[in-house]
Amino acid sequence: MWGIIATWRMALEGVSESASALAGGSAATASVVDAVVAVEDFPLYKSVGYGGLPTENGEVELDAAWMDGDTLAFGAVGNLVDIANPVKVAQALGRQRYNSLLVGQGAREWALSQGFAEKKMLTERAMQHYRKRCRETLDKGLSPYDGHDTVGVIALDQRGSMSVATSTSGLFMKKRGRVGDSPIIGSGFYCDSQIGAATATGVGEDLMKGCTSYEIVRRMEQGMTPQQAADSVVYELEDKLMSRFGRAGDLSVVCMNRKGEFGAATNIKTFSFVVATASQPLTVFRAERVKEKTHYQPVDDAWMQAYADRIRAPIEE
Ligand code: SD4
Repeated sequence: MWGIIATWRMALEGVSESASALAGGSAATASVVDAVVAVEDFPLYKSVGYGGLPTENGEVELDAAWMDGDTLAFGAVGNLVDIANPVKVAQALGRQRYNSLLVGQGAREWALSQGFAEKKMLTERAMQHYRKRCRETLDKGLSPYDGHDTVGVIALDQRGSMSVATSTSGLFMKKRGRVGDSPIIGSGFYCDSQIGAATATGVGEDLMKGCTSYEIVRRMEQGMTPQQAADSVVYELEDKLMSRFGRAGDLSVVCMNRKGEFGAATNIKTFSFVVATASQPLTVFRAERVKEKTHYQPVDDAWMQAYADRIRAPIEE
């Protein structure tokens, strides 16, 4: 068996490549990184890597993580500035005995010392979004915190090893130094090859309150299917936040167990994800909530076309 699942339509190209590699016997640990790198490198995905949206100061600060489900080793970076592929730095940190999670200047210095490529990650298009949002926030009183999609990829390889990786520019207009769930083990990602893995996307501040990814893996260990684990964790967390905090942000997750069975859950209108396994051809699904359950179906050509048009549309400043 082999399998791969990732958050959001933007992961499609990378997942497609990694699915072929997994089918040919590649390792999960490398496959998740390769799939995330494809998203980091694509300039039109505005919430991950190159072209990611900036902080309120107009700087791009990136978070990423990687975890090996065999050894439970993980590496992560927060607020990494102007390094081409944060997920590669996270993977390299995962091979160190100490200093698994580095942030800010220290993360950048370490990455440079290891020879990781420097790259100016702020694009003109991201700056257009930034200027537009600054004005909208002033003119219309809109919340600045919007437009955020983290890529999270889980893979299972033919040897039964599992791995997960994440990468994000975090919340648009976040404060300088803000770290979300994506580089935080147990919240944005978790992976144990003997059980399964999960990864999350949405409002990090809320996802962290539920230690969301760890909780999904724990429930799979206790016998839930991935879908049961995903649904129960997302909707219980949402209920808890509503009753105790008065509101709940976007919460979306994907997960896979060691048999290659997968699940997805969301509390938002449309959450897309991509999956391929030895028994499931590569598919982009659109998930939506129906009460306390998530239903999903393959997207159609019109949906794919609308997506392609949207990410290329000119930004009216
Ligand atoms: C964060 N969880 O930094 C990330 C953002 C995200 O979909 O996933 N948005 O809070």
